[in-house]
Amino acid sequence: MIRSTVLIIAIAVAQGAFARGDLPGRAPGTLTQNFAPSPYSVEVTADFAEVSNLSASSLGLTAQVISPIDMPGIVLRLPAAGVTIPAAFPVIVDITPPALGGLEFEGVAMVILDTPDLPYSPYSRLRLFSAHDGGPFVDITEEFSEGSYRVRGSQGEFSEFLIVLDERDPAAIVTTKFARLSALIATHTIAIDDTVEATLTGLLSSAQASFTVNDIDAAKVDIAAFEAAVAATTSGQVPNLWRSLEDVTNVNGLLRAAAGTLYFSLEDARDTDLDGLYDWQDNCRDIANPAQCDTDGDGFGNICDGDFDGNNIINSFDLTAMRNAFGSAGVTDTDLDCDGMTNSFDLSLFRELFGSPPGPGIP
Ligand SMILES: [Ca+2]
Ligand SMILES: [Ca+2]
Ligand SMILES: [Ca+2]
Ligand SMILES: [Ca+2]
Repeated sequence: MIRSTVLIIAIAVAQGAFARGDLPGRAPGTLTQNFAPSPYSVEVTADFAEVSNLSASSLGLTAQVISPIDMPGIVLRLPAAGVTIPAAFPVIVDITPPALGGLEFEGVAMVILDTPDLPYSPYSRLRLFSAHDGGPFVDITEEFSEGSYRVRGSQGEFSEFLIVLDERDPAAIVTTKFARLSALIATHTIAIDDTVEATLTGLLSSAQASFTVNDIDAAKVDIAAFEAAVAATTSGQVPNLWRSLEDVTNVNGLLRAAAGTLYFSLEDARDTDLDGLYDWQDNCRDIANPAQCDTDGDGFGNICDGDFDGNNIINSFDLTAMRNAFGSAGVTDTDLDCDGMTNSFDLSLFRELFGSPPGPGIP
């Protein structure tokens, strides 16, 4: 449904006594604008911890449908394979603050796109990408949530924003994001205080080592600590200012945004039972079942689905069905390990499941 064909501008700038910045006059601020580039619609929010001179004119926010002429050029700036622009939302959002508009912020700027044109699913591969100064588009997603499709990412600088479908392997995406963070530290090594840099490099190596051995939780702890360590620095240790003249580099914001999106992607790369299928694609999340055999087609693999009558609980009725099928051949619902026979191996698996609902797995 199209909300409106009229441009609606809503400005909500928070002012107050909460400024924590290095310079006076900065405060938290948020600006939301609604766009309806026919037949699509999107609400765009820019959110700052420390900003000054924030207004619709100083932010320079626009959203438009990508024209057939521009499309090939934009596609060339996406990763070479696995990333596409959804046909249901070929919209590009641009934030180009006018050089003389006076906008200044410290640390990260959060950008949130909310559109009713894309469906939400917890397993969605839709992501927020951004590009600076006509460069390549990279994933900056930190969160997406229910409702209409809502996605959030951080930036240390502004640019173009796109929602894309990213079907690349999550482990490869994580590896790319580790590399991006390392490269950022290397590029800005002169600007970063030596002690801070040693801390950050240590946390990054530790997170990478944890990821290599599939310890997603430990990697997330290190990346959260990395973000917090950068956030705790002074502007003398890590430059943290962005201003519309673009004569300084907001290293603080760049590092935190890159850490935030790495943190997000680590969850996508979690494979709890180590069977080669990520949690978000595994029909039995906690039991290894690489073949994903699911004879009743309910989304729960046989190996965690002892619920033969489909009443969502594995109980004595299911046990009766198991007994009746015991000893029979065929890959059937009661053949939990899908080896073509309902036998004592399946019964012992069934025992583990008794009293629980089927799953967990993708519903
Ligand atoms: Ca798995
Ligand atoms: Ca599994
Ligand atoms: Ca099933
Ligand atoms: Ca069996």
